[in-house]
Amino acid sequence: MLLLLAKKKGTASTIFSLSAPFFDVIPYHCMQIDLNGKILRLMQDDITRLAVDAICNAANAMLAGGGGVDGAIHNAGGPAIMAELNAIRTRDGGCSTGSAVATTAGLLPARFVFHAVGPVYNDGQHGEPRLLASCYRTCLQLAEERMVKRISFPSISTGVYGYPLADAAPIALQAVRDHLTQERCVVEEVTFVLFDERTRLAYERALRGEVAGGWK
Ligand code: AR6
Repeated sequence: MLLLLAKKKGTASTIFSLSAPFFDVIPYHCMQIDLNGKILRLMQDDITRLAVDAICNAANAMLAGGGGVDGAIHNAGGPAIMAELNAIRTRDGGCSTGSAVATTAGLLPARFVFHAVGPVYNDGQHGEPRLLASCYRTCLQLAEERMVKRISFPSISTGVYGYPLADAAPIALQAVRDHLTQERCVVEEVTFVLFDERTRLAYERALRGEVAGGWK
């Protein structure tokens, strides 16, 4: 497989795969940045297909399952995940907005699923940015505690919960960047797996903007 990798340390780069039309294991659109040896990557795909150590889910406060990425994760992961969430719900009553809980990953190609509860977007003046950043930070903390090196995220809150993509993408990227640039950090690779072109383009735009705006 021939990969053309246009990459400069510390800058966003795009990987083009010439074999993509024939081998769908290599994504067509993939952009990544090297942050002191840690990788922040954007790709367009279904998050249930990518093998990582931990997959993040965009869940609801009742941990009850639903549509969107939550539905896809439960469908692909099988009933073991909901059985664990049922036990957490019985014990804790659910999960508060901005936080996350961990389960094993059932049939998914991962060790863990972190179920984060993003904010429902109102007008951006009701703590939404803080709560959204907190989702990513909590998942990354759960990852550190479990020695997770590779973690994938969907675009939390930008589906049913209505968070505008142009506002959500920089918050997500900044939270991950802050984590990866800490001195001590187990996580080595964070991949945003973005389901559609519109979402991918919004994250790419945000990443380019952040880099141009002074990411080192
Ligand atoms: N892989 C990656 N991303 C996906 C996938 C997938 N398989 N499927 C959808 N997305 P949403 P929210 C994208 O609505 O806004 C659920 O019912 C989707 O295109 O899943 O946080 C929960 O139970 C969008 O870009 O999550 C909650 O009740 C992103 O994932 C509520 O929805 C998030 O969209 C949470 O809403």
